[in-house]
Amino acid sequence: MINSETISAISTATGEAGIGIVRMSGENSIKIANEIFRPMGKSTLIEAENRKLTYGHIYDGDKLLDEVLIVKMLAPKTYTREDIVEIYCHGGIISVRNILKLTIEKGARLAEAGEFTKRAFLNGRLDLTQAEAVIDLIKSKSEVSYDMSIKQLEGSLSGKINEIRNEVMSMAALIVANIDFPEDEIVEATYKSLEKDAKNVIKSLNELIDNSSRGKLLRDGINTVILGKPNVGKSSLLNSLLRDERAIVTDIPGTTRDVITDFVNLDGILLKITDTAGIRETHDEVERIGVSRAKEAINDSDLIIAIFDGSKSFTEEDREIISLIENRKSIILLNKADLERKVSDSEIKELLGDKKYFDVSILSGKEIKTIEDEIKEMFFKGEIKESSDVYVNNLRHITALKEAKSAMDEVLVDIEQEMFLDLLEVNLEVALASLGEITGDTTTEDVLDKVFSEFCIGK
Ligand SMILES: Nc1nc2c(ncn2[C@@H]2O[C@H](COP(=O)(O)OP(=O)(O)OP(=O)(O)O)[C@@H](O)[C@H]2O)c(=O)[nH]1
Ligand SMILES: [Mg+2]
Repeated sequence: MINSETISAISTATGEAGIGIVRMSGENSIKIANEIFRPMGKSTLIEAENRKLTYGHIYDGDKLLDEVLIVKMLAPKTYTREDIVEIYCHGGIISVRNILKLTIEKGARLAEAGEFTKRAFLNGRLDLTQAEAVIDLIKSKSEVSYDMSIKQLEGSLSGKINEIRNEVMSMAALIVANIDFPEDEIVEATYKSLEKDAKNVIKSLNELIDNSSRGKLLRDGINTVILGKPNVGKSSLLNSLLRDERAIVTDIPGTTRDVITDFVNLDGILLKITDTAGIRETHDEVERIGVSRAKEAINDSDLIIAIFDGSKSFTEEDREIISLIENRKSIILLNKADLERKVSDSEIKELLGDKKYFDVSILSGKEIKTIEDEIKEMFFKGEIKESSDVYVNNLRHITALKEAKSAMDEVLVDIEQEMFLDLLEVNLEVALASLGEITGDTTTEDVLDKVFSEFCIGK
């Protein structure tokens, strides 16, 4: 075992609940738990059977803290591959905290975020992509991202990466054999077969990189920003999509002053929607900041829904909106179709050019489904659910894949130019190291710290 310090944490969410769980991992966990636990039956925790619940009480000296169930799980068949004790006490804030505090007083240390899973990784129970899948699973807000995490946890991504790594390793082995035994004159054939192998590896890497942008959208959600001048119905659209009165809607222009963000689950796909302050020139300081935040929100959006009010003449602000969405994925809505239209077809043409737009009445709610379908169609063309592909959705993985790919591109160029074999080997090593970073075989301490810092405490 790499780490012998015993760590302790509350593993359940804080708040009122039936039960709460305090968890310890490390070589002293059973000893510590035994000191604070008094069983109802005869056998102490030390004598208790492995992985069987025991009923009893937690005492701080003579002070009764709670009535609990407790279980010990002996290494190595545990989540961390260390001895683990879990104490199931009453939920709420006080009981779990008191028990946690007591375990610390008895010698455990407060676990850092993700430290249980980090130990599982360091002790070889999970590779790094699987550890990352655990946090994705906990954080997932849609069925699709949940499904992806489960697959990754099962090892689908590391399986694929290891396949590619093995191919690169075979190439390296062939090269080393040729460097070591040059007199065998296999060099001629070697370049041909290396070229084929390199092309195969590049093809596999490209496939993973190509679907990564979709993988990231599936995991993090489609970052959608609603844009328009004041009073066109932006907040009304947010509320309709959320089926909730999330944002204040009034007929006073400038109602929304700040960005409001919430999530919608669109048949398993996550939409992260941001409602913004109406874009206009204003002397109101608060509104001005809101407008500049609205413009900033555009920068990291995947999709913009631009709304125009068809019941009023277009203005300079509308033209600004159009220029803001230039070159971006967008859906254009001409709202308030229930009112008399004040803009002529030629005015629409002048503003929107040949861009596709939808005549809608957000107030009536009739076209919400059309808007949702358009979003799904734009991003997934209806093909995600049945897809069994491995999706790369993590920026760390995508970066490493791109590094591996550019190293392999260089390898291929060198092969085609029949460069010295030693030279090829250098870039093959770079590719291997990049791939190893994904699964955690060649990861630095900094990277690990960053990965696990995104976890919650107690996992
Ligand atoms: N008739 C009609 N009124 C609508 C429609 N959609 C929104 N409205 C009304 O337009 C007014 C402004 O709606 P909001 O959703 O607050 O507009 P907004 O774009 O968020 O406005 P700001 O926050 O001020 O930028 C409200 O009175 C809405 O009820 C529609 O389809 N038809
Ligand atoms: Mg608003």
